[in-house]
Amino acid sequence: MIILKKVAVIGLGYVGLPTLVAIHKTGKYQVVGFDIDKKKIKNMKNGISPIEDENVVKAIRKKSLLVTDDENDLRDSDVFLICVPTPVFSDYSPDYGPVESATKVCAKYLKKGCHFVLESTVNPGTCEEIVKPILESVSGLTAGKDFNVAHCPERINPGDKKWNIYNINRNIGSINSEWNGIIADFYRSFVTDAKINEVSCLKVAESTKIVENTFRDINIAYVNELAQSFDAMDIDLHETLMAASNKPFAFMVHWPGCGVGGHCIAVDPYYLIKRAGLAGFNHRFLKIAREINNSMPEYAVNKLMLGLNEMGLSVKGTKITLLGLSYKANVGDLRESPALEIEKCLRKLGADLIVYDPYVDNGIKNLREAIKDSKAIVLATAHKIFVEELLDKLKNSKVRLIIDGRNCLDSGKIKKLKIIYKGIGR
Ligand code: SAJ
Repeated sequence: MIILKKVAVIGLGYVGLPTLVAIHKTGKYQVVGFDIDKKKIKNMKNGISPIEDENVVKAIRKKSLLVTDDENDLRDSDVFLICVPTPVFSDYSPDYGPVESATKVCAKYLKKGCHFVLESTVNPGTCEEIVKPILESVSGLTAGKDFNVAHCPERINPGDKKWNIYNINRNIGSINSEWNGIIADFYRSFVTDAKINEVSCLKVAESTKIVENTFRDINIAYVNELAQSFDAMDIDLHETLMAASNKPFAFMVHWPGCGVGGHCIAVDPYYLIKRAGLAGFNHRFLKIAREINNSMPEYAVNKLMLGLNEMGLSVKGTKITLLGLSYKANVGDLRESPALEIEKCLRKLGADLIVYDPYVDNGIKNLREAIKDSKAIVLATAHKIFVEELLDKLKNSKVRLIIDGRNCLDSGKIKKLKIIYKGIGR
């Protein structure tokens, strides 16, 4: 067995960069970060970080990290950590492209005794059915005999102030157990305040993350369906969930909204649906949950149409402000964002539309300008600035209807301004 000296992190995004910094910080390894995005590498070499993580911003500013787009810099690595995206195509089928191309690049530099570790979220079977054949055919080496293939699913939560790469437990599985002990100890050298749990095989490791994220998707779908029935029954689901969540055991609250976005929850279930389908199992429940969550942007637009109806107005020609484009509060990430669906719907219906997201530069300077002259607002992202400042801006506005797609506003205070308030299940 070789001593692990050189570590290559492939894919320098919200997972790869904090990982690169954490490994570099140990001072125990020669570390190189590789990305195919030449502009991103150029910016980082000039001290500009592509993500907001403060440890990463500091390290990039100090230029203490070796980052490169030259694959030759991967030569002689003992560990390859693959942290590339696992998106879906427009038909929701898994897009293994980034994983396959990263694997093909690293395969050229595999050597006896090294470890190839996939961190990207994938369905069970990906390592053995997609990654391993590429590694063996390109390198001519045998996985499990000459080198290790491992899976250690990432659990980075962008913007989370409490949980980070150092204190989040990890699960790791390898092509066989003797290799797994070595790579698990490598993780223990930089994941300093958490457990590294060695599982029995690659498929169990791959399954843990996909189960974690499908768990979240179905629970959100559950409350999104409840929101529709509670709207029909005119019962405040938000208050009901607040009350239910004071149960100290066996209840984990989730919140209804105008949709589920992001590169994890909105995407991961399709990987499991696809792979289980190949094994002859039809994940009806996961599919229905996806359908419910994907229907929520339209549900929010329908509430807007009902509200405008009460005012004798139609969407067409009415000045409407869409607040928020990002899929998640207080970040500027549009991937799979439900707000984009809402925007598309409103434009199709002929709204005189203003779109404002403080994290997305689209020419609208501030919240006051964004709602100026608008009759209605659809809030799609619970950015702090909206929650804290919108009410005040409403007082002297022409706004007469608000669709609160994240149930994040004070409905009582808004109604006092004689503004029609409609939430999601509220
Ligand atoms: N959402 C709801 N209702 C909820 C929770 C979320 O509608 O109760 C929506 C959000 O608005 C967003 C989408 O779902 O559009 C995803 O939200 P998220 O909070 O799950 O954010 P992500 O996509 O960043 O998920 C990440 C995941 N972390 C990893 O994959 C390592 C996920 O496993 C975490 O559970 C999640 O963060 C988290 O807990 O914040």
